[in-house]
Amino acid sequence: MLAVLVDPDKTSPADCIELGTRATEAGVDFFFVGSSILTSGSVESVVEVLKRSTSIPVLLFPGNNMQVTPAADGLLFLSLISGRNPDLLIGSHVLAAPYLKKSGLEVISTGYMLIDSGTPTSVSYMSYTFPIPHDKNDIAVCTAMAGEMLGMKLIYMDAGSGARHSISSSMIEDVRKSIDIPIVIGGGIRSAEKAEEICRAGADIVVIGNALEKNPELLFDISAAVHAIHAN
Ligand code: 1GP
Repeated sequence: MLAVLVDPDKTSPADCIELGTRATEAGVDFFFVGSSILTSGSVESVVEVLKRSTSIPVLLFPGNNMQVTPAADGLLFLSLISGRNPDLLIGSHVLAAPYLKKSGLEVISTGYMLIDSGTPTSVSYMSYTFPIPHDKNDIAVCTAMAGEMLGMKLIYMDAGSGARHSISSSMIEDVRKSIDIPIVIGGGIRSAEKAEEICRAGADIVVIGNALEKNPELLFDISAAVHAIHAN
């Protein structure tokens, strides 16, 4: 499946009307909304416009506790299991729990793993954590297995937005062989060929953000490539 990541600092509510139409035509499966840091954008406004313009499910992908709105369909409740920052493993979750309980949002427990992409990313800086080295498949496998054993429903492996290198197929294959829960892969995916390679390696959901901000038409090629795999 294909998820489009919408960063409210880069995509305005007005842009979301056109994005919603294009994503519906292309057969996008999910919108993820969020960012490591926001300066001017509004998660709430972006989610509201996407919800009005499409029937594609909108899931929050929050960089922090301020990026939560009940207008979305659900929330990736991210525990940053590749890092050792207690606030992002459990602390923020404790603070958010009573609000989320009342919000009506579907809360999806997600083991979030940062993988090194060859350059420092906003998310590693903002989270005070080191990513898992690009070629240390064994560490990625053990981390994902631990996440599954802790009861997480999803593993999201992220090279970070605008990553120089996306996550290697060999790491995705090794993690795929080791866990049964769905795997989300994002960061630095800029072509239909790369998206297809990542799906064939074992990703259940591919996330595209930056590349679409530069070339919106890419959405059709990437979606066709991702969905053709299921049809084969
Ligand atoms: C980042 O996985 C997402 O958290 C998407 O990355 O913006 O590089 O596509 P890109």
